[in-house]
Amino acid sequence: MALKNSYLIDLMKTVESRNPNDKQFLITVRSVLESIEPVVEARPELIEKGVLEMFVEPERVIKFRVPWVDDAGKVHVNRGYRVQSNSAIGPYKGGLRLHPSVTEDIVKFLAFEQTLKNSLTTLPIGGGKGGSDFDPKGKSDMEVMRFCQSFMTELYRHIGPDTDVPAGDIGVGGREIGYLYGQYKRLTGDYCGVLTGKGLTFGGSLARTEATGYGLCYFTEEMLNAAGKSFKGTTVVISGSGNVAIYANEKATQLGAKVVAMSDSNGYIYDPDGIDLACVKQIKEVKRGRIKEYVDSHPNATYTEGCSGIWSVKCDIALPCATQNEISLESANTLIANGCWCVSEGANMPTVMDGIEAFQKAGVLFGPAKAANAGGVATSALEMSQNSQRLSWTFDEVDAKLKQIMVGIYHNVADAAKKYGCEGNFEAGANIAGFLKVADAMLAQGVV
Ligand code: NDP
Ligand code: 2IT
Repeated sequence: MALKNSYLIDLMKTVESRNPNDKQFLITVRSVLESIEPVVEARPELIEKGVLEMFVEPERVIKFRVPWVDDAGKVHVNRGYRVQSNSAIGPYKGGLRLHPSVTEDIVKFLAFEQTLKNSLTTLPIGGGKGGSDFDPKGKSDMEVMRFCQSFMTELYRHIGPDTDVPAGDIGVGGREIGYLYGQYKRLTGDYCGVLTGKGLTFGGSLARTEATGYGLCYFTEEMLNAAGKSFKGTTVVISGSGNVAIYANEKATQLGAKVVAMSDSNGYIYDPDGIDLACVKQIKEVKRGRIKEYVDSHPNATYTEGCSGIWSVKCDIALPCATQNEISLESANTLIANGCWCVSEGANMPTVMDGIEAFQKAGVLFGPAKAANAGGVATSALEMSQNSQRLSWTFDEVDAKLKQIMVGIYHNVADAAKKYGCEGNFEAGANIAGFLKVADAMLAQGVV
């Protein structure tokens, strides 16, 4: 697809000249502008009132030094970021990523996507994202704590329960959120819901840990049901073995699927008997080990070095749950050739644009990230509600709300796609439905 509308072509040129080094951000903005072209043509006031120019420029990009001392006494300096993309429908909301690949480009692209994803949840949350190029792998708990304290010592002045509420993402789970929260409280003296994904003893929500993976399966099951199918009896491949992948496996299995492969950034395991999830949890959640350790206790399973090989494993349904661009065009074609008929994205932007087009051409049911993985942030918003009320809901209450939200997102996205002339294209539908709410809020609030 290429942009045809001359206003949008010029806008894209401006975004390119303003962000010449931000490859991933530019890919994302272009793809969203392509999807919303019919909306822009139907609603000229969006152009007249400058909504689109404001929409493609983050409200704020914060970049800071994060110095910390390792266990041997050596000083290290990382770079921290928080991109506050859009606050039209609520306080900025989105995760923090700790991974060596984090750059301003990556955080800007994730924050832009987050604005649309958060809009789809129907809850009052704007879009933001943050992180650092710090690598938590191989670091001691004390090193991670010192890093988190230093990171928060700068970040705290930019966030707050009604301003910006960070959470976890790659490399940030319960341990890191705990250290970040402790430092925020120490610096401000406020005991408030400034972060989500907190521990259950200090304001965390039940089911937040499971929410992204479970939500992915609730969305996917609804998409499958609408096509007369379901998870039951299917063979599933899930990339990654972190928070999203583990709970996607758990729910897909509960819904009757057999998950046969999982991965980490070094390689993938294949178990024809179905992955033993308790073992994966023990390796990844308890020991912080490597996925290859799985084969030590499972003689029928195999380990293959290199993570992209996982897409050559024959499956009905693929759930990419590791990172961006993990499904190349070549991997997409391999999945299609091996008979895969559904791909639903747990990670953010795991499929390259050509790959998405290949899936759509081949008639593969495709659940786009910003819709399919919105369950995590939706449950974060439910954690914010509980914190405001100073109450906590039961696991079943939160899980029921999550399910209702994910089913609603599917229908909202499918309806938007149909209304704007691209029935069945849930990627375009998600961009359109997410954008409409943000655009209406921006129009109402004027030039701000
Ligand atoms: P985790 O850190 O818990 O797990 C990440 C997993 O992906 C690990 O298995 C990791 O392997 C693998 N991985 C990370 N980077 C790469 C890479 N560059 N190449 C190959 N594999 C990689 O993160 P999450 O599970 O939380 O996040 C996974 C994805 O889901 C991300 O795209 C994130 O943005 C998205 N997401 C997360 C949400 C959440 O609530 N946590 C919500 C919505 C989306 P290794 O252990 O070797 O690093
Ligand atoms: O990408 C995402 O939606 C997340 N990492 C979750 C963000 C959140 O605020 O819970």
